[in-house]
Amino acid sequence: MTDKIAYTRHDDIAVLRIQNPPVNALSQAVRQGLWDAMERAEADAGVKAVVIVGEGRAFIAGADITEFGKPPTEPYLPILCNRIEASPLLVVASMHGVSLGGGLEVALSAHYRIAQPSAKVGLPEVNLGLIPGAGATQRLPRLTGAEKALEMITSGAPIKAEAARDLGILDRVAEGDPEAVGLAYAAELLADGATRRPVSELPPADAIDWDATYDAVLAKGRGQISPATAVRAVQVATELPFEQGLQKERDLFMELMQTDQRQGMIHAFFSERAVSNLPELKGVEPRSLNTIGVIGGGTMGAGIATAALLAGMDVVLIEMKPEAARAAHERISGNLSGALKRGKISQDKFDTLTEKALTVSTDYDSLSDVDLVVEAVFENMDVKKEVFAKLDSVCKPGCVLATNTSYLDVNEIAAATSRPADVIGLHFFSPAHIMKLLEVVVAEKTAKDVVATGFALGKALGKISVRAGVCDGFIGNRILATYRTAADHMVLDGASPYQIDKALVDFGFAMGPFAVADLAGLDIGWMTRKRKAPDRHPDERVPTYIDKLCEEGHFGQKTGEGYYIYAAGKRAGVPNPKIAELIAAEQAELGITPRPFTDEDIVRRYMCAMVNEAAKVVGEGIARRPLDVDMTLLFGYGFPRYWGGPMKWADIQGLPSVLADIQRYAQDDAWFWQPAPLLEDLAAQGRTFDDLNKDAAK
Ligand code: 3H9
Repeated sequence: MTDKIAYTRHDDIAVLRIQNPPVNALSQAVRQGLWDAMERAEADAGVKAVVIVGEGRAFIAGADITEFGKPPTEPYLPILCNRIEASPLLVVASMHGVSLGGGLEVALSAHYRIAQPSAKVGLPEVNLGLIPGAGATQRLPRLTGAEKALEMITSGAPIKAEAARDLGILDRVAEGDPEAVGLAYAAELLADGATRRPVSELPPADAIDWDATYDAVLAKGRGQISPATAVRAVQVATELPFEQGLQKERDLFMELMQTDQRQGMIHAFFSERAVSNLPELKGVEPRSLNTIGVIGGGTMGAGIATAALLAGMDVVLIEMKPEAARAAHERISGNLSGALKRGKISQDKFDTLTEKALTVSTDYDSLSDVDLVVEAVFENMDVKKEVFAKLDSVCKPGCVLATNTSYLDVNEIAAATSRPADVIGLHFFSPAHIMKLLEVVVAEKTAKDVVATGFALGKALGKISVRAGVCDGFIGNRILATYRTAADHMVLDGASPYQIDKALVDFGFAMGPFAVADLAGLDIGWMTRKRKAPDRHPDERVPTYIDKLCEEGHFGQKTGEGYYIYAAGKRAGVPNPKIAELIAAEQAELGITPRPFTDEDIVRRYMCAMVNEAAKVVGEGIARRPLDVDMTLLFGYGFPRYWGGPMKWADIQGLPSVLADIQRYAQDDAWFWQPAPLLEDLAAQGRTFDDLNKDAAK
């Protein structure tokens, strides 16, 4: 027996304790250990029942994800589950913390299940591009019915113990030490003369409208295939005998294991955890973060304040005038009442946050005691410098001075203070209390513990924090500017904005670039084009047709007209007929004969532009690792999670083929399509972006 399972005997009951920190993942050694321990219990004279428990913070978090993609090793989990279920002994699972994926599947193979009130159970395999592969698609519907089983499997969301008991997944919920609770339950079952109760022997669930369910799940997944595949797996549970159903589940699981989506989603899982884990910050203590200052109470400032309040911090918000201060207070209260309505906070909490934890003031001196201040004022260097000079004079020594700028030079802002080591960029995404991404922008002189404090703030606010260096647009907006430009070029050359939006939504983006532009406000791009005009390279192609719409005062959703026309109160628009006219006029002026683009062509150009700029961002050290870019795009720009991020997408395509396409596009526009040196190097060496992630982890 491996040391992953501790075997103890308590009268006629054997306890199998899984010890595989941190979360008892079902590695080969755990599976082997459980197998051997079952054999031992069955051979142990007088043992009548087995209790399976987990050590540490969880029962079992599932299969060991690090083993995926490698050749499977025996004993396979489905066989182990069958072996547990077939045991002549009475098998009880006593669960605490999470029981996820294969963890719940082990529990479903037990004959009885008891859990702590705080326990959660779930089947999150779809989030890894998979379906449950050790019997859950066959056993769960026998307990809950097909519809409820599908809800759990296709959403991947865990449910609480009491809900699981109500669905028939758990037999009992009881508080106490999991081993003691499990032992008492097993003893009670034995005393009552309870018999083995294999779930596989229960009658199959009733059928539902499978095709309609499949279509609905496929549409909801926006191109993600695993949830829809789960529908077919559950369908067979109602149509075939258990053994055959299990085989079908296995076949579907193995098919998904070979997909790009599985690779992308597992890359996302590990990158999400690695992204805030910076070797340079090991052992560096962050500064304290009890009270946060926010300068500016517009949408961004109010969102940042809301996020900090929800994380339990006191907030001092500064506005210029009393009316603006009142409006900021209302904006924050509005955000918090959203949290109140969704049941995230109680009325009491709402009152405390709005009345005690939040101070809104027009006096910078109110910031004298804050630990960190985030400036969220107008994007103008002179205004920012003025604000930072004031902060320098009022904030206590050691206070972290952060700017929320989305593209301005943080070094220049830092130089406006006498303490550049305390200055950092914290680039939030709007609405800041909802969007998950935080770019932590490290300037030349930023002190290490200030960087650590930026990451600590991100963690406290529940954000995915990414380290970025200083350049125009940092990681995300710099790459966005490039792939947006690629889309603009395609429009000039003949693709319609609507075809482009649709092709990219079909690829998996939450929205296409032109719908996003309407949402963000067309005035932002207009201002950026004006700002960049003086330094523009003569070979740069910049469409100006949309500026004409801006000149007429149409800025997208907020004015009701942009690329699309929006009826009052509607978020989705219909194509604006003026756009085609404006494009045609510009094409005529430039002597361009429009040509057709296939959807595939559109996606490829857009993605190649994104990857090429991203490779420059990594090559220049603005992002330290390709995974930093991947997480930025995933959490800030609606990039489809199942591709893992643009760098992972490029790895999956093969870097030589991505480079070859960039070189081909460069024949028409050499200035825009200059290949990134890093991409050329990696392609020449036969290496991938993920190799760089691995190098960085060493
Ligand atoms: C499955 O079960 C398939 C079966 O149906 C069929 C098979 C045939 N494996 O997230 P944390 C690591 S698919 C390996 O920071 P938390 C994680 O990487 C699986 N490692 O903590 C991290 O490592 P590090 C279905 C795992 O408290 C450390 O544990 N299960 C696994 O915020 C701590 O994790 C899932 O999809 C794993 N399964 O959250 C569950 N799980 O410290 C995935 C975690 O080196 N896991 N690690 O960075 C989770 O959702 C969360 O990790 C969990 C803990 C809720 C468990």
